[in-house]
Amino acid sequence: MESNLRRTYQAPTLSEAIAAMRAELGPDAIFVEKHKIRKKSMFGIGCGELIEVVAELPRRKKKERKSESGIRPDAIAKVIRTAQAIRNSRSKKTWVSDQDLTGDIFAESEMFSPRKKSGIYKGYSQTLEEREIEPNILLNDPNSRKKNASRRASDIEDSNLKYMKEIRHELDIIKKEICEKKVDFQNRDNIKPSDTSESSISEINNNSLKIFDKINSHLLEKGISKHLADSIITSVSERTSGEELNDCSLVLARIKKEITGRLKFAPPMEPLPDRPLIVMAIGSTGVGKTTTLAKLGAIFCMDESMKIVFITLDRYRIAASEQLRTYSEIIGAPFEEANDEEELSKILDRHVDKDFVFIDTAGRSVHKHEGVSELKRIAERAVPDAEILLLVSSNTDNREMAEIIRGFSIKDRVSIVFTKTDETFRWGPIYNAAVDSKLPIAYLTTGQSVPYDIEPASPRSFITSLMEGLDIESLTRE
Ligand SMILES: Nc1nc2c(ncn2[C@@H]2O[C@H](COP(=O)(O)OP(=O)(O)O)[C@@H](O)[C@H]2O)c(=O)[nH]1
Ligand SMILES: [Mg+2]
Repeated sequence: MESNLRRTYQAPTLSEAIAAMRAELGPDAIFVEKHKIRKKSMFGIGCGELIEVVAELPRRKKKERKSESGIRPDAIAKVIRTAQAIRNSRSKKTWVSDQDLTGDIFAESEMFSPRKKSGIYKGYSQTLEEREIEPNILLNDPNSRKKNASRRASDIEDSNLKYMKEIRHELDIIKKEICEKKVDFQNRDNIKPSDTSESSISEINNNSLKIFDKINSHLLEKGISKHLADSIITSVSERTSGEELNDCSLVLARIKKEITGRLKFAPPMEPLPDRPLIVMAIGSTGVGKTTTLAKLGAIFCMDESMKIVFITLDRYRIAASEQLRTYSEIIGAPFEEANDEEELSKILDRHVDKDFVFIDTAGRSVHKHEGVSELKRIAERAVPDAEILLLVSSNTDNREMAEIIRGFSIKDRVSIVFTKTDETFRWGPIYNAAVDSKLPIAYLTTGQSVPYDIEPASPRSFITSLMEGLDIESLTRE
C-alpha cells in the first residue's frame, strides 16, 4: 500500500511551524506530532529551542483518480444520479426533470433518506445506514473531513462500486420481469376459453348455418316472402351466439317469437255499455261474409242476454238476402234489409237497444272503383263508429291478397278475417299480407260449419300452421 507524504516543519513557536506546514501542504495536511529541538547558532555560539511539527498529507487525491473499474468516481456518481432519478420518476411522478439528472448526489442528503422497500425496487431502497457510509463523509463538514481525509476517497469509491453493483442487479431483475411479462402477454393472446376454440367455433358456425338454412327453406316452402324470411332469420341469428347456436329448441323458440312478434291481433269483440256494437263485413264475392256473420251472430246469441240484429245491404242477388234471412230465423234474431245508407240509418235507429248489429254487404271487386267507393261512403256516413271486418280468403295468392287489403282499407278501424284457412296448407300468403298491411287480425274461419268453424286470431294459430313440419328432429336430421 502506498504511504502518505510526511514533512517536518521547525519554527520558534508551534503556531509558526503549523503556518509553515499549511503554506506548503495546504488545508488537507494532517498534524501528526510535535517535538522540541535544540539548535546551535552559527559559529557554535549560543543555542536556541525550536518546535518541530510532523505533518502528513494523503497521497491519493480523489479528484482525478480512476476507480478499479476504470470509471471515474464523478462518472459513477452521474450514473447513480440518473438511476435514482428514474426510480423516483417511477414511484413518484411520470416524468424525469433535468434537475433529477444533474443534481449533486452527495449534496442531497434527501436522496439517501429512508425509502420504502417494495417489489423489484428493493435494491434501490437502502438507507444511509444500510449502505454503511458514514454520514459525515457526505455532509461537507470541514472537521470530519479532516479526520477522515485518509479514508474518504476509498470509502466513496467502495460505496459507489457497491451501488453500481446494486444498479446492475436491479437492471437484471427488471430485464427478467420484462421478458416474463412479454411471454405472459404472448400467451394471453393465444389463450382462448376451451369451449370457444377455433375448431369449436367453426363447428358451431357450421351447425348454425345448417339450422338457419333449414328454417329458411321451411319458411319459404310455407309461402313466407323471401324478404320476411330473411328478416326473421337475420334477427334471430344476430341475437343468438356461441353455444346458444347449438340449442335447437332455443333457436326454434326465438324463431316462433320473431314470427308472431310481427303480427297484430284485434282485441276480442265485446258489447259496448251505451250503444250497439256495429260490425260490417266487407270483401270480395264468395269469401264467406254471410257465413262468417252467421257464425258470429250464433255465438253471441248463445248468451241469452245478448240482443242482436242482422241487416243486409246485399240486394243485388235474391239468394244472398235469403241466405242471411234463413240463418237469422234459425238463430232467432231479427233480420232487416236496406237498399242505401238512408234506409240503413233508419233501421239502425230502430235497433238502438241491441248489443250487436251485424251488417252484411254485397261482394265487390277491389278492381272496380265504384263499388268500393259506395262502401266507403256508407261506412263514413251511416255507420261512422262501425267495426269493419275485411274478409280475405286464405287461398288467394300473395299479390292479389295485398291488393285486396289495400283496396278495401276504407277506414282506420279495419280488421282482417282470414276465411277458408281450412282450404290452405300454405299460411305464408296470410302471414305476408298481415305483416305487410300492419292491420290487426280479428278472426280465422276454418270451415263451412255454422257456428263452429271460427276462432279469434291468435299467435298459436299462426305458429301451429307456419311451423308444422319444423321441429328439433327435423333440424338435427342430417
Ligand atoms: N271451406 C270453407 N268454406 C267456407 C268458409 N266460410 C265460408 N265458406 C263457404 O264459402 C261459400 C261462400 O260463402 P258466403 O258466406 O256466401 O260468401 P259471401 O259471398 O262472401 O257472403 C259458402 O259455400 C260457404 O259455405 C270457410 O271458412 N271454409
Ligand atoms: Mg254473402
